[in-house]
Amino acid sequence: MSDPATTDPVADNPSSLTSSPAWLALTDLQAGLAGSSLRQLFADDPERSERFTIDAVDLHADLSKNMLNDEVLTALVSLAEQVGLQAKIDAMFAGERINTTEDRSVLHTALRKPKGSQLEVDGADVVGPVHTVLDRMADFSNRVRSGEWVGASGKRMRNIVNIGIGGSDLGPLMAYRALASFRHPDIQCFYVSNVDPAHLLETIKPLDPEETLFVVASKTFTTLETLSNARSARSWLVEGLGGDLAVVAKHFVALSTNADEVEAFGIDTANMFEFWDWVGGRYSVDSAIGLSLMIAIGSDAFREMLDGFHQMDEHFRTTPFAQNLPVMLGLVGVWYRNFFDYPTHAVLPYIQALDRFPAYLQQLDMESNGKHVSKDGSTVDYETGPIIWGEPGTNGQHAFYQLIHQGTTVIPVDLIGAIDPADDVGGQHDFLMANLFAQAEALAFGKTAEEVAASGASDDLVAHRTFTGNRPSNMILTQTLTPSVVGQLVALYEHKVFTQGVIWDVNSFDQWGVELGKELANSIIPELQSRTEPELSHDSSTNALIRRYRNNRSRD
Ligand code: G6Q
Repeated sequence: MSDPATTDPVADNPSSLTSSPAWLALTDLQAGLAGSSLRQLFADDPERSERFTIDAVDLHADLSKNMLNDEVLTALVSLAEQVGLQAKIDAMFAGERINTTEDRSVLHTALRKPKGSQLEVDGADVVGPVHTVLDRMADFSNRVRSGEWVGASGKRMRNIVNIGIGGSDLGPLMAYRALASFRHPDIQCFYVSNVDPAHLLETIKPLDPEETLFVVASKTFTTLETLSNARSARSWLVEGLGGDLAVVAKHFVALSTNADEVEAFGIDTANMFEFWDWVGGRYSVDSAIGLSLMIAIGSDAFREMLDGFHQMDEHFRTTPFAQNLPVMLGLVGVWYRNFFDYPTHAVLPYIQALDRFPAYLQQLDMESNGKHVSKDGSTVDYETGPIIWGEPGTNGQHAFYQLIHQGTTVIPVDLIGAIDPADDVGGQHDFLMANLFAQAEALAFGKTAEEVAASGASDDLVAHRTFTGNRPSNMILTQTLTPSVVGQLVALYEHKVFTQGVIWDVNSFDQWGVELGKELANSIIPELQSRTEPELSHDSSTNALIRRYRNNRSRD
C-alpha cells in the first residue's frame, strides 16, 4: 500500500483530459520546443508570418510570434476535436441548456441574429422578441436624441446616467468609450457602479436634474449596489425637481428581466426594456443593457455593432478550427496556460478608445473560466482561466512592460491596433503604430548579450541590457474602430473564452464565486447599522474590524 502522506491523488488518477492522447502529445511537443526560440522558428520557416495569420471578418490576426509550429497547431486542433468542440458550439447556438448549474440556455448569440431569422427554444421563437425590444429601444433612443423625450420641466435630456454593476456596467461603459467618435454631440453618458457613495455623488454633482435621465440596469433588479445607487439618485432627482415623485416617470427607465421588482421600485414597466434569463450579465452589452450606448451612438450604429457580433458568430460557428480566430486564440491560450504554466495574459490595446476593454475582458474571462471544478463537480487536475489584465499602450510601456520584457514570468499578450485612427493630429498615429510593432518585435526576438556588447555597452551592463526574447504575442489589427469592429472584438473574445471553457470542461456561464462575499456582506450590514451593540459571531479578526469601524466612525 502506498503511504497516504506521499500519495498525490491527482498524479495517481489523472483526469480523462490530462491522460488523453492530444494532451499527452502536446506535453511532448512542449518539451521538444522548450530549447527552441522564436528566433529559431523564424529562421527555420521564413514563411511562418504568412501561414500563422488569420483573417476573420474585419480583423487580421498575426499569431506567428507564438511558440507554435505546424505540429503544435495540428495537436491543438486535435485537442479541440477530442473534446467535441464543434458539437458544443452547435449546442450553444441551438439554445441547449449548456449552463447546467443554473439549468439555462446560453443565447447571447440570438441577440444579434438578423431580423426575420428564427430560433426556437422550448417551442418558442426567441429572435422575434429580441427585435421587438430592439425596435422599442430604437424608438426611445431616437426620441431622446432628437429632444422629443423631455423631462418633467420640459427640457431635453443631455445627461444619461447608467446605474448598474458588473455585466450591467462594464459592457456599455467600454463600448461607449470605444465609440467616442460616433456619439451624439449634445448627449453625455455616465456610468455609476460602485456602492461607494462617492461614485454616485461625484457623478451627479455637476449635473442638472432637469436634463438627466437615469437608466437603471440590472438583470435581477435586486443587486445591492445598483438598487442603493438608484434609490439615492431618485432622492436627488425628486428633491432637485420640487419634491413630487411623479417626476420619476420622465427621468427613470429600467433594463431588466424582472418586471415585478422594476414596478416595486416605482418605474412604470412601460419604461422598462426587457431581456431574458438566457443572457448572462457579462454577455449582455448587446441586449437592452446597451440602451445608454444606443442613445449615445444611435440605433443604426448600434445595429451595425450587432451585425459585427453576428458576423464573428458565423465565423466561429462555420470556420474550420485552424482558420477559426476565436478557436485559435483559445487554443494558443490553453497551450501557454497548461503546457508552459504561464499564469497571466495581458491585453494591450494600442487604441486609446479601448481603454476599458481590458477591464471588460477581465470580467468576461475570469468570471467565466475562473473555476476549479469541472462540469460534473470534480476538482480539475489542470490549470483553468489565467489572470487577465492590461492597459492601453503606450502608457503601459512606461509602467509595467519592464516586467513583460525582462521579468522572470513570461506573459503572453494580445496587442490590438487600428490602421486608421478615428482622428489624427501631428502624425501621432504613426508613432503609436511604430510602438505597437516594435513591442511585438522586441518581445519575440529580444536582444542577445552579443548584440548588446556589440552596441558598445560596458561589460557590467551587458546582462542588464539583454532581452531574452521568446515572449509571445498575438497581434490583432483592424482597419478602423467602427461599431461593427467593436461587436467583432467582443464576440471574438466571448468565443475564445467559450473554446477554453470547453477544453477545460468548466461551466463558463455561472458565477457562484461571487455569492459568498455577497451573503456575508448582507449579514454584516445590520451589524454595522444596529443602534445597540450587536452580538458578533464572526472570526476574531472580522469581529474586531467591525467593532473598530462602529467605535470610530464620526457619524452616529
Ligand atoms: C455577470 C455577473 C455579474 C452581474 C452583476 C449585476 O455575468 O452575473 O457581474 O452582471 O452582478 O447583476 P444584475 O444585472 O442582476 O444587477
